[in-house]
Amino acid sequence: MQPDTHALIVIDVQNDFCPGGSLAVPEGDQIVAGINALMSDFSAVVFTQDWHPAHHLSFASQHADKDPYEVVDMPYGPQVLWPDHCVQGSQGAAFHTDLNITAADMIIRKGFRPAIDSYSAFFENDQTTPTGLEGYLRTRGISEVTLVGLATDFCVHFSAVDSARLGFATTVRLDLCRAIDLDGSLTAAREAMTAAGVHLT
Ligand code: VGL
Ligand code: ZN
Repeated sequence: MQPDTHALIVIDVQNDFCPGGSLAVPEGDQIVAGINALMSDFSAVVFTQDWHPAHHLSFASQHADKDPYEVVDMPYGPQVLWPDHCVQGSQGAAFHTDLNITAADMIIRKGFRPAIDSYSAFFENDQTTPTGLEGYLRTRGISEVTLVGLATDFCVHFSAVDSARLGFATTVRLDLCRAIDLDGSLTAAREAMTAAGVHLT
């Protein structure tokens, strides 16, 4: 059993990121059993849930003449455009049915502001709007965080870098993550996480 000061954060294990979903991550469903098993080692378990309004500006469908995976400039910087995914209340936004959601103490929803995407569990993509997760962890006395989930190179990556930057001792269990891998994004993510002091196992 891990100490009470160590939290497990399960990032975006949702139907749209699993095979058959609208933004399917290859093998995204293959981490579910391992995550369920790992949760019983932790007394603090937090889930995140990507939770977009139907007209979210990270969707290519909201931009004239743009296709999914093109990059546009948003006021906060470059933004990859995605297929519509994780629309609030949809089946695609629901957690994978085999995920043991009973074990979650806290579910952080992110990406609900129409004009800002939110990869990180801590801050939206403007890197200043907080999700509230930092306050939750600190008020529970958490000092150490392990991250698992989807996708390694986007939401896990940005969550891990922010976690380390905020001073949490941070580990990513790469065996319990899967990547989208767009134009070298997985390699870049590993490098950025290592540079931020994240422990990759
Ligand atoms: C994610 C792209 C768009 C993720 C979320 O969970 O990694 N990626 N929204
Ligand atoms: Zn999203």
